[in-house]
Parts: sequence; structure tokens; C-alpha cells
Amino acid sequence: MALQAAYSLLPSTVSIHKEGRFVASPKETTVTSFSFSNSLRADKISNRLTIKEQRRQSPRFSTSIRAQTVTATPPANEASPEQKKTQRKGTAVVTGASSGLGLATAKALADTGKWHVIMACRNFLKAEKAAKSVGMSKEDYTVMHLDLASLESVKQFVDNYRRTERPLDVLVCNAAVYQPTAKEPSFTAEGFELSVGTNHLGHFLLSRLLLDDLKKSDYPSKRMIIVGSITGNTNTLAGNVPPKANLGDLRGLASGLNGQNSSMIDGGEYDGAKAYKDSKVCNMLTMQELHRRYHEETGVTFASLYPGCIATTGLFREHIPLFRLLFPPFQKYITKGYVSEEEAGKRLAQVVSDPSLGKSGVYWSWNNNSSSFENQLSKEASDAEKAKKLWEVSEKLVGLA
Ligand code: NDP
Ligand code: PMR
Repeated sequence: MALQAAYSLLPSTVSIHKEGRFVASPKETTVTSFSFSNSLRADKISNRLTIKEQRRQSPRFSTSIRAQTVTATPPANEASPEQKKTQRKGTAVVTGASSGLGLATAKALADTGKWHVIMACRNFLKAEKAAKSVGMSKEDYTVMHLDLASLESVKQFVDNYRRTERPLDVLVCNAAVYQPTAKEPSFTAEGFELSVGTNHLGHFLLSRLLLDDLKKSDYPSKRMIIVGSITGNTNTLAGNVPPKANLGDLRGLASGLNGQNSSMIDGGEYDGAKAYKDSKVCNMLTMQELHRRYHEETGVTFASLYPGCIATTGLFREHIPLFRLLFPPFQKYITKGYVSEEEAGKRLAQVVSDPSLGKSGVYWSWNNNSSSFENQLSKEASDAEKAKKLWEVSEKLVGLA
């Protein structure tokens, strides 16, 4: 099978026991075991490994799903009582709005006529062109420069934003980089491994600095959203595809993540795919720590989400061409986890503005009918002690402590 061929070219491959049984640690997972054929044949994966099947096979999984709230959500462009209360447009900052999910979200929000989107992007011209290409009108967006791989740029962005004297009603931490084929780590301006430096540390500083601005907003529902992912959650099949996310005891992060001791959070050997998944665990832990520390005091809603597998975005730009060719059909027809950029953008736009998604501390997901529900995070991604430690170490690295 061609995806398998593409996948076998990856530095880290799925390790499968001889008898074809791939067993995830019962401690970490809700789905405790599932069967692979040795050749990972797509038809078998399809038959055995759909989420539906996981629910049927695992009593724990089905109990947890039953306990989750399934909310039928109206489209983001419907007027809601919450939005009617305000006279002015809401302002939402969306990082990485120059492509993929960020652009689709910016477009979905702009289309409602109720939002002004600040497209916080590292490539100003690309963002301008992208906004035009999807038909956003000038009065609905502003492009502002933000390079999350530089803490100085993050501070500069916050200063520039304050100078605009616009209120800040919603912050969406969406931008990310993924380097699955990199043999050696690359680093941010301050010398942190690039994926964790950009996806986690850049957003960590941004969210901490902009929290003050969110607090000041008089908008009826102030929200901060940090995009997470299924692949950081080892209670799912996708999260069990090696290399698995694992922050360990954070020793690599604590020692600076600069390649001198290690460029991985757990202190291990560099692996670009794992670094990305680790960064997503950091995103989901940070959202929960923000919720615990600030929700009550500030009234800000903190949320994360898995928008679905948007297999066509630029996220996979550094993957081998064969992977990029086969990944969309694999997700569309085999796992059925695929969503279009447009649909994913509507989902994130719901988390921004839908009154029914106003609960804080939630990791949102969508079922096959596109109904949102409160999903469960893996053991590691919901570990409150780890979240606290991550917070404290990250504060030091970005110069807040
Ligand atoms: P894209 O590559 O299309 O978008 C990523 C965005 O991040 C781009 O706009 C990119 O800018 C921007 N970006 C990258 N580095 C920086 C930086 N240093 N400073 C500022 N912006 C930067 O990928 P997606 O749309 O797929 O990813 C968006 C989010 O969705 C990510 O958080 C990802 O983890 C998450 N996600 C994606 C899934 C998927 O299946 N695609 C599944 C689950 C979650 P530029 O245009 O200049 O490259
Ligand atoms: Mg995965 C239900 C099964 C499912 C889902 C929803 C995803 C989502 N993936 C699933 C299953 C599998 N994937 C299986 C069985 C395999 C082995 C063939 C597999 C492989 C795979 C690879 C090599 N998948 C990947 C990759 C990537 O490089 C992507 C990645 O991990 O990026 C970090 C990826 C993804 N799969 C997903 C999603 C959403 C991704 C993109 C990851 C993300 O943005 O978090």
C-alpha cells in the first residue's frame, strides 16, 4: 500500500509486534489495544480502527463518550443573543492566519460581519494575498506582523497591537510548524528547538502578555483558544502512531531546549514529528493551566480543540511528496477523519463566537455530523501537575519569571 510505503520512509516507523498486535499502555490510554495487520493494510485499518469501532470495543471509551456533552451547534454566521448585546464588532487576533485553518477561520469570522480579524502573521505579503484570495473585504481584517519563532517579535507585536488602541476580545493561538523529516533540529531566534519554540513558547509568551488586554475587554464573551490535536493525545489511535508524544519529566525543556543537552522536552534524541506532538501536548496543558489560574478571576473562557484532520494544509509542506499525495485520500476514505479547510475554519469560528461553546477549560471535538462535543484529553495532556511544571519552566524560558 502506497501510504504505508510513504510512511515507511519516515525516520520513525510504527513498531508492531510480530503477531500484529499493537498494544498501547493501559495506564495512558482509553483505547487499550487494537489489532494491526503486519502490513498495516488500509482496508483492515478501515474495518478495525474507526473511532466507532474503538467505542464499541472499549467499555471505558464508550462510558466516557456517553458522559460528554453533544451540542448541536448553529453555523457561526447566525446571530446570537450574546452578539446582539454588543454594538461594536468583536476583534479576534488569529495567529498563522495566512494559510490553512487560520485563514479559513479568519474568513468564517469575517463572513459573519460581526468580527474584525487581526491576522497575526510572519509573512505580511502572503497574508494580504491570502485574505484577498478568499474574498475577505478590507474592513474585516488587518494584517499585523508576528513571528512566533522570536520572543522579541512577540513583544513587538503586543506593543504594536496596544498602539492600535483596539480592544482585544478573542485570541486564537493557531500557528504551528511541523518538521517530520528533519534530521537535525533547527532553532528559534532565542535558541529553542523550532517546533516547541514556535508552537508552544511563542504562544505561551503571547497569551501571557495579551491576557491583560483580554481582561480589559468589555465584550460579552472573551475567549482565548489554543489549537490542540488528536496526535498529542495517546488515548486515541492517531496519538498512538509512533513517535508518541511524551514530555517525560520536562528535563530537556528545563535545560533550555537549545540542543546543548537536548532539543527535546523529555531530554531524548531529536525527532521532529515527536517535537510537534509534544508541542501540541504543551498547548493543551497550557490552556488548562490558564483556565485554572485565570478563568474565575477574569471571566475569560479558555478552550482548545481538535478541528479534524485537515490533510490538505501547508502543515505537511516538509513531508515527503508521496505522503502529501496519499495523506488526504487516506484520511478521507480510510480513517474518515478528514475535514476540509472550510469546515475546520467554521469549527474554530464556533469556538471563537458560538454561545453554546462558551464553557471554559474544554477541549472541543466534532463528530461525523459536525456536532461539537467536549472531548477527553489523554492522561498526560490532562495532568495538572505536569501543566503546573510546564507553566513554571516555560515562564523562565520566555523571561516572565
Ligand atoms: P498551515 O501550515 O496551513 O498553517 C500554519 C500557519 O502558521 C501558517 O499561517 C504559517 O505561516 C504560520 N506560522 C508558522 N510559523 C510561524 C511563525 N514562526 N510565526 C508566525 N506564524 C507562523 O497548517 P494548519 O492550518 O494545518 O495548522 C494550523 C493549526 O492547526 C496548527 O496549530 C496545527 O497544529 C493545528 N492542527 C492541524 C491539523 C491538520 O490536520 N492540518 C490537525 C490538528 C491540528 P506561513 O503561511 O507564513 O507559513
Ligand atoms: Mg494519522 C482515526 C485514525 C486517524 C486519525 C484521525 C489521524 C489523524 N490519523 C489516524 C490514523 C493513522 N495515522 C494511522 C493508522 C496511521 C499509520 C498508517 C497514521 C499515520 C500518520 C502519519 C505518518 N498520521 C499522521 C502522520 C503525520 O505525519 C501526521 C502527524 O502526525 O502530524 C503530526 C498525521 C496525522 N494523523 C491525523 C492527523 C490529524 C494528523 C496531522 C497531525 C496534527 O496536526 O496533529
